[in-house]
Amino acid sequence: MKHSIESLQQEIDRFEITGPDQLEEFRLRFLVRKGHIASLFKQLKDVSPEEKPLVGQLLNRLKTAAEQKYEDAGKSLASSAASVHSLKDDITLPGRTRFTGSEHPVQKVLGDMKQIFQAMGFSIETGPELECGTYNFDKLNFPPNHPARDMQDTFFVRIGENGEDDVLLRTHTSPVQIRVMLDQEPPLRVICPGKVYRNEAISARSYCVFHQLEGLYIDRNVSFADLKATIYSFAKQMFGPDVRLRFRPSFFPFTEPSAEVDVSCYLCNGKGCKVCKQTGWLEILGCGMVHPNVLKNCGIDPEEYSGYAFGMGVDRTALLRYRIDDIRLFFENDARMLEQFRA
Ligand code: 2U9
Repeated sequence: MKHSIESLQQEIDRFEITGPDQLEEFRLRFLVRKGHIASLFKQLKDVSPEEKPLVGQLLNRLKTAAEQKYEDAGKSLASSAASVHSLKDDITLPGRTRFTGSEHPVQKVLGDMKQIFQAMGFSIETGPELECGTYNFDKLNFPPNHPARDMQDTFFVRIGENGEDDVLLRTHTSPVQIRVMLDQEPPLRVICPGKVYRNEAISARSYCVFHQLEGLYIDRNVSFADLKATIYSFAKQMFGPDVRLRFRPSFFPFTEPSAEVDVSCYLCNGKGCKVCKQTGWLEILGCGMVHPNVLKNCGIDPEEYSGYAFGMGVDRTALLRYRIDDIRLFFENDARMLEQFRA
């Protein structure tokens, strides 16, 4: 009997299960009620009472080992079947692309503007959005009672024990140029892009936060002609080579003389349309020669140096370029809007 058990154990050990057919054959040969193991169990009754416990134990061990081999082989066949199945997939197919975000239209326009000015030799400077009133207004030659300082136009920030500190959310990026003039010696040629804040009524055309790009050039003998040439070059690169410009006299506390600049409407080519309100012109920026008081306030001698400055709103140009009719869409972070600007 012991001999039969041993030889059956060897037969089981040698049995190779390489596929589902052998697995089933293994089961039928060894594990079913009429299989080899069961038939040895039947012979147990003929074993002498002294030997029975040992032979029974050997048989039980044999049965457990066979069952274990069957179970293990089944599992490994199932897992290799899964990997064989995955190999059937066409791994040369392109992967599924997911929308992982895209550049915001305002940043696209800002990027184009920065590139144009950088190519002309302007370097980029940035500064804090929380500013001191001195840099945002006083040094820019705003008179103490100027309406722009008014509660309606400026977000003042309460800092200090009694909220007495002179802190606000900058209303333009001009304080960045003030910092540049205080920190660096002319010649200076910088652009200052960034977010600015105004406490205005919110509508489709104006929002409490928007983006500006301002520029400043200070050197000896800088003239209004230099300013015009720079603005012409910028406008042709930004809006197309056929664009026409119109300089209208204007007023800003920080520039003298000052001008507002219109480009011929690039949607109707100046013929008049809904976007340019039938005027044929779109206002794109303001500019002028830096006021001598501003230069003096920053330690630059207006007898020795002169300079020009300009400022433009980025969001408005983005609205026009992408024919979007509500500025609030730029700030709502609605993925359905941003998905329309995939690269
Ligand atoms: C310094 C000196 C002068 C920047 C300038 C404008 C004209 C201007 C507006 C355009 C549309 C603001 O975004 S907007 O609402 N800006 O018209 N900005 S000159 O002049 C400066 C800046 C800094 C030290």
